[in-house]
Amino acid sequence: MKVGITCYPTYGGSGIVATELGMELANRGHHVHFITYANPIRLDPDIPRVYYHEVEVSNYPLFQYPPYCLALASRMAEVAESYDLDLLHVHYAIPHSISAMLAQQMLAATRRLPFITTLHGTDITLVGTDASYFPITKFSIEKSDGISSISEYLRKQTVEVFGVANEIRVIHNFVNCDLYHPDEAKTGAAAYAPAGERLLIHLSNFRPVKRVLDCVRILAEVRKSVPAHLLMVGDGPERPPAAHLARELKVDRHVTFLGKQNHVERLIPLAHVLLMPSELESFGLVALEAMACGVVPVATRVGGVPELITDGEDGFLEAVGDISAQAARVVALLTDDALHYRMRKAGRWNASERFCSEKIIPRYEKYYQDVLKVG
Ligand code: GMT
Repeated sequence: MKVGITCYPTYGGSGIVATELGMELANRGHHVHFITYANPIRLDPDIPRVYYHEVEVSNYPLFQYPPYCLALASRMAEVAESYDLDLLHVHYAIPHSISAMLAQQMLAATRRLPFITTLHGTDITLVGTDASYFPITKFSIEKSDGISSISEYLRKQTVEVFGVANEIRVIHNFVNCDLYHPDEAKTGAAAYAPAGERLLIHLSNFRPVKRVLDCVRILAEVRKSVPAHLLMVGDGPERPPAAHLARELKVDRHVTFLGKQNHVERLIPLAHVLLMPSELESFGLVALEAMACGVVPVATRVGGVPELITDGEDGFLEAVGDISAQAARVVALLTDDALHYRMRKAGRWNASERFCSEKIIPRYEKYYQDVLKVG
């Protein structure tokens, strides 16, 4: 098939899922055209059958806000026509879904161009519910030829909030278990924990919803009984406050801020525990990546996370903001080798049996076929 993929290329889990999906599809013989405003960060340019089409948005002085949505629609239509695309697959409803709908209408006289919208979370739970975007988000969902959501939680939320009647197919996020795998020796960990401290890791875009400061508080609590070091991967608005809090709690020497990293599959396996104290996650992709790497997640019981993590089996789930409960789970994992071994094995098993690429990608392929058949 020839598929056009649009996502936010440089920011957030939806862009990562879209990029990984594109690469997996290309490896399975499909032709994948990324139509985005920048090269997706995790995109491997060496993969055959992957193409990149940049969306350029001219900023005429008259425009207070450059009309990206329109530039994207034009580029989608152009690429679809030139490369004879079978369908468009957009990730994150706003504004990608509307652009896809416009591209579809632009080409309607000459060809059918169906589009699938994958909902990722904040496009429904946050941005989509904002009064200025609600009607257009609902409209774009109703006009999509196929809709998928990355968890059952998000499917229910979408039906509840938008009252849409269309089928929403749940296709959970996935992980490449060959690329994301455990590193039992953890030799690279010494660079961050020279005295053999246990490594905790947090990865996110450091937005308030991730409760990044909780990671620092958990570390300070854990360090009262176990020598531990925290790796903070990513960047965003909560990074300076997190660094400030680390100084205030006198744990700044035990926290390393690494900024944005391209090869997280090399960093995650170095850690023992992943901290994901989020206020909300529709899925929690990073927890899946950690489980595939044999790193046990200590997370919050929110959104779609319980669809991924079974509390007490392959990770721990605690209440949002309950620092002492989350810290106690971390301490248990760092001091009880048998517990850590059992849970990391269970996590790897869960990741590879339920969420590996080989299991999930065919579900997208099937959805593409179903949507193409309807026409
Ligand atoms: O919250 C983020 O990191 C960004 C956001 C996005 O849409 O890019 O992530 C959402 O999509 C991820 C990939 O499907 C999910 O793993 C996250 O749980 C989800 N975030 C929220 O629901 C807050």
